[in-house]
Amino acid sequence: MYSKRKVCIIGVPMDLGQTRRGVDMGPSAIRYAGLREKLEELNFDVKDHGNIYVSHYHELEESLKNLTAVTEVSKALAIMVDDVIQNGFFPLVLGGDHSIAIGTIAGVTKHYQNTGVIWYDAHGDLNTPKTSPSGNIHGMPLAVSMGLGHEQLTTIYERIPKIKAENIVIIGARSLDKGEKELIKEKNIKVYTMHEVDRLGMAAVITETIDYLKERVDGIHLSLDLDSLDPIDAPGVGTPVVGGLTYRESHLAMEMLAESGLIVSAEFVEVNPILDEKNKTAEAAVALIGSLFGEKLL
Ligand code: HAR
Ligand code: MN
Ligand code: MN
Ligand code: MN
Repeated sequence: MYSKRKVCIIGVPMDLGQTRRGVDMGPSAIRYAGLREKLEELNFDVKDHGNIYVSHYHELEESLKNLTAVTEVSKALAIMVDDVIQNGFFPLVLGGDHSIAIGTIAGVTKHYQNTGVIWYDAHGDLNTPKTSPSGNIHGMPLAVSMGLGHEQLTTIYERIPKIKAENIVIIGARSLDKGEKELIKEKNIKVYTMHEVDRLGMAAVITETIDYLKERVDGIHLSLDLDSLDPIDAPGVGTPVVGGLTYRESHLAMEMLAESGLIVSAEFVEVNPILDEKNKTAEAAVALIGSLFGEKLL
């Protein structure tokens, strides 16, 4: 029987969820850094679906910036991710800004009753149009997936909410807006800020995360924003925040997630090659993806 593990790459050259141009080139930069070769080395059957179409017509005057275009892309991505899983592939989605998580999660949650999400990010991305300081949709996708936010976004692929608050773990947070902090407390969302990472160490953070989620979910989606890493290790992001996760502890995190066998889909977002130093951030993304897919040092 054919038993090779199958991965399908989906690029989303999205830059409409925020205002810094260049993040639409993220999928190219990650491919250029050797993604396919890395996965093939690890003995995966790799398919590359190319990129989802993203319009370059920027409607920045909408109060929710580019709402119409982001909605269209999210729907197309949801259909693609749904289809890829249906065909037995692991969907590996490349951003693009983090607004793409709306579509990825919509597609993934078609296949699971109780999807868990690990949100590996300097930010919470838990804003709603009411709490957002910027009107940028990339600051909202986790809230949207919880059913909070603009109806046009929360209703994509019908199920509302797509993710329950108790099935979320945020790791690496160090820049949370007032409304996000309130929502975290109100919904009792599990968050490992940099404070907890420093106190416990990444090994304990991931062990606890897996123990917490495995009791309640039937699959875990990893949404990894490269700005979770310290800007020293990942300078090519639109909203860098100092005091971040290191390359090494992020590798450990990915290795431990690989060992858990619970990750069913993943996305790597916010790589902006225009702001990068010699493709360092895209290369970090590929290295982390390698660990997530089981690469070992020995
Ligand atoms: N919280 C801020 C906002 O809503 C900034 C969001 C930051 N950007 C991201 N998301 N890269 O993780 O505008
Ligand atoms: Mn553009
Ligand atoms: Mn993010
Ligand atoms: Mn972020």
